[in-house]
Amino acid sequence: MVKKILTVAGSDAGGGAGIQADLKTFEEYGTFGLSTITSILTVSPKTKTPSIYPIPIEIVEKQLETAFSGGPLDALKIGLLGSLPVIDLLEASIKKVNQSHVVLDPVMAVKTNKEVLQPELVKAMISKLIPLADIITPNLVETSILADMPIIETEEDMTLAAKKIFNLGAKSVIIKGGDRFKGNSATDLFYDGKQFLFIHEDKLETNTNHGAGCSFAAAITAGIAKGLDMETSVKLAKKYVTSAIKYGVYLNDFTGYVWHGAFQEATNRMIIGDDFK
Ligand code: PXL
Repeated sequence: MVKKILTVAGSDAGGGAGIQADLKTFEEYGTFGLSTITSILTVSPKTKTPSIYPIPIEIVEKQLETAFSGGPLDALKIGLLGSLPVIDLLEASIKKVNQSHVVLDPVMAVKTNKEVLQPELVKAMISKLIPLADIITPNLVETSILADMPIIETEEDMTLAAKKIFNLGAKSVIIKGGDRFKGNSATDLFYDGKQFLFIHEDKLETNTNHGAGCSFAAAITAGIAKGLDMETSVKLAKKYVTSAIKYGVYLNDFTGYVWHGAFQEATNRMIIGDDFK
């Protein structure tokens, strides 16, 4: 049976991050994606700055009712939420249907805009959603905020931050050091209360990394929906996203997106043979 996964997140008009990253990634993993859109994110070609347009809460609620109309799904990924009512609604929905396999991507900073999430939203996410999460996937900026550590530069800093975030109540944590981590390696750290596992890949000579964080978290979600254990799921997700960054695509001269089809060589699919034409 095809596994069904819901993403609750923002829609990225550019197609590389948010809902789009998630649905494309779910498809790459051979799973069926559903979506609840919390907001729409656009980027002005003139100023290169993003704008976020929230979806009215009643419509977020109707989307969640649609998604959960057959009961809990095989996994749930949470991304950009943007408001306290959405956080409350999602918490209640998860509890109502008893949804498990929850991946929380605590989106606070989109690459071009560091002020997405206000302190009261961070507090609500910590108290209401982190305890429901099987894994939380902060990038370095989000890690600094959640661990209350202004500087995270070394593997020791990362280890301490992972412990602190784990102690907020998630069952496991992966810190997405990625390209922002100092040095030559794009380093992430997984911690599940038992082992610290550093995952390294060489940094790539490319800027096509917009959407990488979302896609990585989506890949972890699809992995666990398909029955992989968390550690295996994280390791495979790292391979998937590294490939997506390496073969990324430019939308314009200032935004390069990851290409979700890279790992499975999707450009070779649906080749139309002459016999069909
Ligand atoms: O990468 C964080 C992120 C999350 N959600 C949406 C986004 C982005 C980055 O652009 O657009 C909708």
